[in-house]
Amino acid sequence: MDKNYYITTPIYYPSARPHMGHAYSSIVADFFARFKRIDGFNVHFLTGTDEHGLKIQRAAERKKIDPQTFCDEISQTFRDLSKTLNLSNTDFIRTTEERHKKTVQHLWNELEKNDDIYLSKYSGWYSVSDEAYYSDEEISEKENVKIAISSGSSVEWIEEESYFFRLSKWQDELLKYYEKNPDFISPKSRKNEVISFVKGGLKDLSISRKAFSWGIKVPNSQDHVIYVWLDALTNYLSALNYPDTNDELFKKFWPASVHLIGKDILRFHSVYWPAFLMAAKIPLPKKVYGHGWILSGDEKMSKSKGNILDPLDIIEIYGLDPLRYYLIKEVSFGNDGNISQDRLEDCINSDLANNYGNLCQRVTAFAEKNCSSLVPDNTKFNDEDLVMLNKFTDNLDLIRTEIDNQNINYYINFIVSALFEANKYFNDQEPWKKKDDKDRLNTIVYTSLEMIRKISFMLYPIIPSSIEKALKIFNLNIDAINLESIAKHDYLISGKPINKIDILFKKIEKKHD
Ligand code: ME8
Repeated sequence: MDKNYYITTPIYYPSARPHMGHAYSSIVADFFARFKRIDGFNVHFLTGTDEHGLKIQRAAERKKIDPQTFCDEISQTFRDLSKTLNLSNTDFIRTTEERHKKTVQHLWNELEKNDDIYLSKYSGWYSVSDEAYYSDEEISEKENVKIAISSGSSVEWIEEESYFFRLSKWQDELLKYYEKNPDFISPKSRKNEVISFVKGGLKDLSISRKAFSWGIKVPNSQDHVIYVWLDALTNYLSALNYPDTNDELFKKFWPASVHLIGKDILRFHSVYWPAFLMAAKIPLPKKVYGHGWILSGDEKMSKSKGNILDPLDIIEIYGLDPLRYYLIKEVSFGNDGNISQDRLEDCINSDLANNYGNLCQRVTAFAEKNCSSLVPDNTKFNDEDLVMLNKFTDNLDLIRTEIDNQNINYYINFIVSALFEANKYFNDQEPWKKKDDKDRLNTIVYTSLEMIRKISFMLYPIIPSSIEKALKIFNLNIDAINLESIAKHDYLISGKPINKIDILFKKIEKKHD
């Protein structure tokens, strides 16, 4: 079985500081990366910044600094955010790095060698904000300004000599590929829009610009730079040292398991990227998953709309793990979602502080008094104990399958219901009334501790640093976490010490009620 897993986030434009949408993509990718690691996979997790193109050049001009200095500064804020979000990325790529330039120019040469590139003239609409070309049918007008219908961003007319990629040549191959690989474009709800776009007829794609210079030079050309999307998409390969196909990273991790992206850039990843790869005879990624947007009001958050929510503000008020938990739980994955302070506070109070934190406190306090702070013996599990414990054993394979289908909601609902049941079990079993039946008391405490352990292991990919603290109960560190062990009922060793821990999540006094 293929035990390697390669997950990528989009590489972000450092045209402005990171916002909640960027944090969302990264946190979700980190969740998958951590899940796969605890399931025994070698994980390569890539994120980074997309630094070329007119959008960046203009942003730098506005600040009156050269684009490289501008990118150095803002790229660093994305790198810092990765740390702040506790991402477990194994690489951070910048498209201004030499390793990336080499790969992009190599890919260009491959496309040219295979007769997929020709020189002609482009005239049409271009959105600098989206770094995308649009046809007449994709344009409308708002307050005398031409805009792209799909994104609402303004477009400008350009006419210049340009190299073209023979995208039209790949139309049928792409359609065949989508059919043969039904999960390639996910979620399913977004697949049809891509398929109808391709069926509508693909035009050759302009892949170089002449009007500005901030980009990777077209090989053997004085005055063309490579279109920023051909440049950017290639980051997924340059991070694996392509074209060195004998490189360990490339051998282990290509093709990528999943490119996780926002739905706004699905076309680039599910049409252009596979076509470039087919043309260069490189295997295609296994999946492209386009998640929904974090909205501010009803609108997508973006710099140009001025409605940005800063993840750092939320983290400062509530801490990181509550934000991670909220984004995973409250946004139905694949659909758009909102940040509501009120619901975030509910998550903290009810799920994290009450259902999880309080369970840990209650059970360990009880074990301190009644089991001398040691993991007790489990003399004999009865049916009620086994219903609890088997919930994990019976669903382990389903959990894996659902995660491979990016069904985060299944995963979190499973945890929430396990937490509910574990609390109910401890209440219903009333171990405080079993003081003259020591065997039964011990077994209830043992079962409850096992439940805490199993739930904690599963919560780890969502709230890793809180789980690191919680595992001190058992003197375990995070390296001990492995998914397979949630199927075991006797992981905890009787006689080992149990520690009381500080409060994991403080309840918030709600001001919004
Ligand atoms: O498009 N809600 O970079 P970008 C959820 N450089 N996710 C959001 C979001 C929102 N409101 N806003 C942004 C680019 N995102 C290119 C990508 S990849 C080879 C090149 C997330 O800085 C989402 O994942 O505009 C989206 O696809 C990505 O940030 C775009 O970031």
